[in-house]
Amino acid sequence: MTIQTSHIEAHNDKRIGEHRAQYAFLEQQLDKKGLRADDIAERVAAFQVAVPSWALGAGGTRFGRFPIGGEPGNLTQKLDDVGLLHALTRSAGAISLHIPWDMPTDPTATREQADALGIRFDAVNSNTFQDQPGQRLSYKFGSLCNVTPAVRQQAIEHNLEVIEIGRQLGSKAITVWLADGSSFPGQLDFRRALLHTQEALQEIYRHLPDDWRMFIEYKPYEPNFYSMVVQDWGTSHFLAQCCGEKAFCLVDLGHHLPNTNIEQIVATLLMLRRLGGFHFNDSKYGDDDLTTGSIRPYQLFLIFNELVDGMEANELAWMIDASHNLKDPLEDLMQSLEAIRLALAQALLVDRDALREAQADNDVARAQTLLQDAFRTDVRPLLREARRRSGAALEPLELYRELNVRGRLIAERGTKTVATGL
Ligand code: PSV
Ligand code: MN
Repeated sequence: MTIQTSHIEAHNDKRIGEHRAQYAFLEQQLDKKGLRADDIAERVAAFQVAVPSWALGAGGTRFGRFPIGGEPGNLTQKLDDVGLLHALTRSAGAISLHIPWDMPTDPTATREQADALGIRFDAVNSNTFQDQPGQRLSYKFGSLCNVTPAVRQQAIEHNLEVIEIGRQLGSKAITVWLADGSSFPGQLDFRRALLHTQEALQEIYRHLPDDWRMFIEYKPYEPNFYSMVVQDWGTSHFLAQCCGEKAFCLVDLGHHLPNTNIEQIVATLLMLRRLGGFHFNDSKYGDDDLTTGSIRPYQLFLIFNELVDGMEANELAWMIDASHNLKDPLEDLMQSLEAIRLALAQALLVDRDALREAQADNDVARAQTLLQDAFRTDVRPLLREARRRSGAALEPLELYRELNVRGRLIAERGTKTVATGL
């Protein structure tokens, strides 16, 4: 299944009149505030987010998994699915691979396929949180933190292999997320575990190609419940500093305890020049991996409000990390892509000079109003305009349904295929 330019044109032709009227109205409103809608639309159009290769099929919980049909059964089909998303939205121009879930059998062919679809390879992810068939030593009691040197060495070598695979595909970064930790007091020597992790990450870092970056992802709990070795941004920052200037912290929005002020963490990491990238998702309780912006869109806006100040100076990797248990993954991903761009567009509306003035005057009510004015502006016409300019559908989700994409994928691939991932 491919999306043809004619599909997009026919879809857009039907909606263009209404879109132009809505965009003109917003243009006037923004003009009064000294903002040029076209400039914002351009910035939004340029903003691309990587799709995780592990989130293109139905995810599951420990209580069950409900297949959706037409799931991509291999990497080629996964790339095709990202190609569909990108053709519809022109906002998903990258894929993030998880190894070995998505081990390319022919990297040259994989690269050529991605090139043809206009997709580049974002950070590659290593996996030392599961044992693979035929694996010599187990990660049951940790990988880089393990008490047994041979296990640590095996995990280091896996990361080096992932870098090599990424190099062949044109990736420029590796994300290391460690499930290492303990579930019971006394199980782990905290200091030794952290030291082992530090030394192992330094060893991986030593093999990082010059033009690569390493992202260290933190998480407060799960799968270990008493302690995680890389539990928070401070530990991630410490480890990044120990490695060197190509190592950065990765913020997964779901990896915080309830009510954590994530936007403040973002601002701090930007200030320290150690923010490397994001895993976007949303949550009510923890690492729920829900659609970005579905539960707390205001928080997402506040995060972007911090980001727009430092985005240009810091090269950041934007990725989604979600799990789709109820909705069609492609529809869900389109909703996430939309939510991310909405938050960006709203953040670009904030009158930053006025905000600084209000802060200098300790004018709390004015500062809040400035933020909320931007957040409450309906910027959807800006996103449509960004899509129109880049050749995407004005309403990607509607076109997806009009074309019965899922039905066609089921016809092509069947109902029984299972995508790799969690
Ligand atoms: C862990 O919860 C995580 O957020 C890491 O990024 C993993 O690589 C990914 O999820 C796996 O689904
Ligand atoms: Mn993540």
